[in-house]
Amino acid sequence: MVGLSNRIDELLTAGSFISGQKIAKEFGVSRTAVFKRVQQLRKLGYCIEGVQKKGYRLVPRFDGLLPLEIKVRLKTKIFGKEVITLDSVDSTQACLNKLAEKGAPEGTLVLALEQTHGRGRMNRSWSSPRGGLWFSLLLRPSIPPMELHKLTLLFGVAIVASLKPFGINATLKWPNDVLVERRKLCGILLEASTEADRVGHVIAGIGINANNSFADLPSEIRNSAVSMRDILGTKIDRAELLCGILKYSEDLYLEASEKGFSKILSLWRTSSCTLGQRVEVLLPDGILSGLAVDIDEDGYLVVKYHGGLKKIYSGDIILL
Ligand code: BT5
Repeated sequence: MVGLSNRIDELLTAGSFISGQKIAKEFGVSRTAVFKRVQQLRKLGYCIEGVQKKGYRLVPRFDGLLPLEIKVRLKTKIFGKEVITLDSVDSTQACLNKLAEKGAPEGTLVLALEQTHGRGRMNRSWSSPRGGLWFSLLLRPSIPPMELHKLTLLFGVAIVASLKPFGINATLKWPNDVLVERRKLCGILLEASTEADRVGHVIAGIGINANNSFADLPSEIRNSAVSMRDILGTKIDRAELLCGILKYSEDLYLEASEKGFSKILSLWRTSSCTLGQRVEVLLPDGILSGLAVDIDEDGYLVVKYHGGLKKIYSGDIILL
């Protein structure tokens, strides 16, 4: 029955009307069985149009984030082919990690309307109230562990490009922030399982303040955060944004796995608000002040300071 439901769902999400009779005939089931599935989907919250002599069609609701509403709009080959939408979860990273360990395929996506323990890097927390776009994507890349951090740059580039059609000009702060006028709109978290010198799986976590407002965030980060709604003064269709990010990032990912990361690095440089800026770098042995001059071919930040050039491999920087 699950297999049958999936196949019916696929036909309903094809975009055009499909007659109940045709579906029934194709799968050798009764029209009542098809109608039952349509009713089940409606109960789950889907809007399914039924028009006499034409048949059924799934119509994605504005800002609807149910799996089939996302799939209807998706133009990817791998990313988001399997979507799990949760109402509330501790962290989509933790949830997807469990699925990855059970062998979930590359491109599996877990999205939550709210996270109760969203996480950032280095055990920091990520505030994830309703209205935001919080999701994790499973990758099984064939790149050496040393190149993994470049995937963060890849998603940064894809997110900036996907925000443009919404009229938002965002910039990239090394290594993982997407900013608008120096306030954080989005954070990217890459978590990988590595064995010896090979990468097992990677979970790319992306958190975007979309339809929430900076005012919904804890007071200590309110002044450094911003949302799309704050900027545009209106709510956006998160499914459209998500599908844009998935398409851009998949294209870059496929290109990188064939030709390497050069193009991504140069796109990153173009969208950066880091390069050419005076920065402070928090190092284990103190603070380094200097000028961010480049990211090199390995994706590391190059800072010019009074002692020469220093490569920064990871950590945090402050834009002065
Ligand atoms: C990040 O860490 O920026 C990575 C954020 C990744 C979140 C996604 S949501 C889906 C997936 N599931 C998860 O559990 N996580 C991922 P980092 O660079 O360490 O920045 C964390 C810092 O950003 C915090 O210490 C706060 O200062 C700030 N912050 C927390 N929530 C924020 C928000 N909603 N908007 C802007 N800034 C925030």
